[in-house]
Amino acid sequence: MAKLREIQDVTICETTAEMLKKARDAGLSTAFDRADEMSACPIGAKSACCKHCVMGPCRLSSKAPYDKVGVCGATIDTIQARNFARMVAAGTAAHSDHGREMSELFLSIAKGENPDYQIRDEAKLLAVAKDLGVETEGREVKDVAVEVAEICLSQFGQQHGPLKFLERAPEARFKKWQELGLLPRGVDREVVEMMHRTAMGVDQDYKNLTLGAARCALADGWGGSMVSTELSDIMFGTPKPIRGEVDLGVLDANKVNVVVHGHEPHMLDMLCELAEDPEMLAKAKEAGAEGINLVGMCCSGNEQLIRRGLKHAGNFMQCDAVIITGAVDGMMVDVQCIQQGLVSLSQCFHTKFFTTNYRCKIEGAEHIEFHGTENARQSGVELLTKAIENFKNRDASKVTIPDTREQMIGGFSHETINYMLGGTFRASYTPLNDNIINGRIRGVAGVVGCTNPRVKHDWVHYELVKELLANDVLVVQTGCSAITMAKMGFMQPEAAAKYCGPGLREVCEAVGMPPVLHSGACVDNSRILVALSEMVKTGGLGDDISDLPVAGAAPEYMSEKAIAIGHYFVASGVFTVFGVTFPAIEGTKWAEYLFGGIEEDLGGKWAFESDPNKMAALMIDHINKKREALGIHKKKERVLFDMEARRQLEV
Ligand code: SF4
Ligand code: MSK
Repeated sequence: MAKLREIQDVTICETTAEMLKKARDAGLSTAFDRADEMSACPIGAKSACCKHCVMGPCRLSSKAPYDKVGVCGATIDTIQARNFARMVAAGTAAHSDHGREMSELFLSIAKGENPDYQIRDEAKLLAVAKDLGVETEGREVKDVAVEVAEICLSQFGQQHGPLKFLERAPEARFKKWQELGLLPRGVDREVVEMMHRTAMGVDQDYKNLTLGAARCALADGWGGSMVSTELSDIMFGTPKPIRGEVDLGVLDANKVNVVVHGHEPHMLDMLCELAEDPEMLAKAKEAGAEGINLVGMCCSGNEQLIRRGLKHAGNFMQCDAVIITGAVDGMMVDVQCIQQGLVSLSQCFHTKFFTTNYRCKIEGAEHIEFHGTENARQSGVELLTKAIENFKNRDASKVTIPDTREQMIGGFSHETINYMLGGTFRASYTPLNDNIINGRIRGVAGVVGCTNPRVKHDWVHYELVKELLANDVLVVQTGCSAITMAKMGFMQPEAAAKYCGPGLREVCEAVGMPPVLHSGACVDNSRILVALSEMVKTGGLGDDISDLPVAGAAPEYMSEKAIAIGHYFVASGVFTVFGVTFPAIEGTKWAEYLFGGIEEDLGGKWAFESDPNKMAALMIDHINKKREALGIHKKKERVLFDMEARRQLEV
């Protein structure tokens, strides 16, 4: 049996550490310990194998001279590019199937066929309608909504012509995509084509595959994901700055604890309504509880955290931990990032584990189907009632709720950043651009993505963001990474004085904003694409996204969705660094293209670095290079902050 890491080497999150110790003492299996017990396959980790046909599977060597080929003759470059492209296709499919679900839900609301939901943000509906070329003057809101819904749905099955939201990109970017033949058509078409091209005996040119994957990824970022974000804002409200609370301490010993984990926001939205419903509250009282404590987890939780200020229990690698508290009466999941091990773990406690989506059933879980378009309220009542009924089964001797939760402010949609920095009467990105040009803000970094048991949980995000802030880089976040930094107190305005360099600190203090902005779930990275496009259009920072002093990172990623996101950022012109490990072998032609040559084609490129300080250095160097190209680089050399310098900053 492999030796388990010491708990202090597994996570820097105190509540997770406490629960991991409890699990180890009780002999329970967690994903952290399973990661230690099963080392990653070295050939798979380097993407040096292929099982696209049964002449294989073929295992190639990850060592130079890289001349070994598969039975069919496929080279290491072809095999790696094909594997990568399939990851992009899978990630695109996941985000986009979610986007389709939101489109169908929205169509049912727009047509007046769904009394369980409503349009909460008409102003956003009209703004999106305008971007889609839908006439709004003199028309009923309902008619505009139906047309918007139909156009959004059509983006999935469209066979010809580019996706509508691509027109939001700067002109130069659009032209580049056009010249390279990378304008995605329908989302489904791009995913199908990628699966076809990566099948045995089809595309065997690593560059062609990688650029094909770029078109597929663009269909995610500027298609499926963007549709999802925009329609979710219209239905559930566009995020505005709002207070929230995060970490396992949001559980309540005296109430029915209901945890919702997954990605599609409509079930959680319905449960938010029901958790305040007098009839449901009466049921909870009858069951002996003081009330219902509904909390989010992972990404649907992120969406409701920044829309409603819903309490949030933690990120992906805290899903085991939340169950180990022994205080969860019902855990409801929908799709994506649901670890199968959660079901057997929940069986060690009284926790009832419910799958709710026909696309995601798990052996051993109770399945109660939830459809947004059909009896959503009724299904929500059924789910919540089951959790309430389970309250009586809670075993007090097994309950440990860590007394740790952190306050935060989230809700930084691109509309909010616009208003916040520009003011209500002159909403614009001009002040942000001005502060970048005058050097108070060195640049902007998107730090996003998952947590992963193969690295010290939360630590890579934390170290990276600290270093970026100290160097005056404003940080925008989504997904599980955002929860890490919220837990560490970086999403409070006071964090500016504690962690930022003098320029960024001055800007944050003037506006009263935290230096780390929570923009939503992993699907909401599309907000960052829109914000970058607005920065270009505002002027003074070049003609294309690739001219901006910005960079992206997913320091602890684990999901194929993260690869799709990374590739759509690269294809949109952003330098993007990933941590943990990367499915590529340094020195192969394909890796050299991905980490180098692709920049000539797309203006953005990939990098891999597992050390957070080196990762920050790569991003800051890139930002400096862009500042220099723009001629705004004066007096902004990178500062390396040692412990002493940081201590002085914190005074
Ligand atoms: Fe091997 Fe080629 Fe078949 Fe892949 S496609 S498994 S490399 S023979
Ligand atoms: S939940 S994709 S672990 S961000 Fe979106 Fe978190 Fe990554 Fe899942």
